[in-house]
Amino acid sequence: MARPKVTVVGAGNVGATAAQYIVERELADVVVTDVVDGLPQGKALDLLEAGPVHGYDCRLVGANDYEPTAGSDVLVVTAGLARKPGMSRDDLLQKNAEIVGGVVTELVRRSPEAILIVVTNPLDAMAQLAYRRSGFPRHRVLGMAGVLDSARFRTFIARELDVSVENVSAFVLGGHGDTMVPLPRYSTVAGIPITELLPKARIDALVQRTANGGAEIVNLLRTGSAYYAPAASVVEMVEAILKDKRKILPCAAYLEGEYGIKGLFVGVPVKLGRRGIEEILQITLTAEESAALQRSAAAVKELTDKLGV
Ligand code: TXD
Repeated sequence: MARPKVTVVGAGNVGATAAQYIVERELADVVVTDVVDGLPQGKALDLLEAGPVHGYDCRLVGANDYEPTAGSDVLVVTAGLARKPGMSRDDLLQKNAEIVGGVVTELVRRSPEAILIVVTNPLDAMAQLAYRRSGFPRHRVLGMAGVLDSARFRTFIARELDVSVENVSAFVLGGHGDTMVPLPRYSTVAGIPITELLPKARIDALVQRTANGGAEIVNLLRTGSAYYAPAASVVEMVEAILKDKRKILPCAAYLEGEYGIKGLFVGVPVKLGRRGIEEILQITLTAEESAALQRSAAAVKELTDKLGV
């Protein structure tokens, strides 16, 4: 049986690191594309040459055109500009919309059955643009944000309690970043809600740090933004799809009435498998949580309205 094929558009920090994690786990052959001449070719060849040392046989190809992407099972879009210090996600909106729109048109023409994962910021709006542009059914278009936000939240919870990250699961809803809605009562350590283990003030501080997680890294790096944890998060989604794991992960998905939201990409728990979104899980929210989710959706809608998507 042929190895699955994943295309990663954008050979920058997130794209190249995602390609690395995919081949290190032997999940798929990878095509990396970018507009910069030589960049995707160089990184793909370099990663291919790490194969003998790591022991992977996956093929890697870099290209500036889309022909090699044909017949991909999963398409990951990281192309765009990264956030610079002091630059809001919204500043990126118009520029990245042009890039993502163009990329998606090229990709879907050659891989009409693929599952599309959008990474480019502002995430939820770019996912919506990609969904409209692709013409794909909604179960085949996802945005990556919640896995990253919850990985950050899990990290901070584990450090706070000095327990293994493997014991910690976290639940986040809503848009990426500032309007993210973490749900502490569904965030657990070995099954115990963190509300039983930490005082409210500490939980609030961890939530705040999580919502600010992207900016915290940007401020440290000064040039560029986070990519190890984002790439790892993308690859968890890719793996869930290719291995048909039916893993419940928080992803940006197009809602058609779920959580009282219609016609918008918002982060919700989804069951991810070979068809893409197998199911959107709905849980009962408190009035406060529900209000926070509606605020988050309104922030996404502001951007999608600006883009007219
Ligand atoms: O949680 C999340 N969703 C995110 C999102 C977490 C981290 C990064 N997030 C966003 O992903 C970030 O704000 C950016 O919008 C993207 C990519 O971040 P990355 O850190 O990888 O940016 P780089 O290193 O600048 O890489 C972007 C690459 C770069 O090599 C460009 O030349 C390329 O994208 N690029 C293109 N490739 C193909 N086609 C076109 N049109 C194109 N334009 C730029």
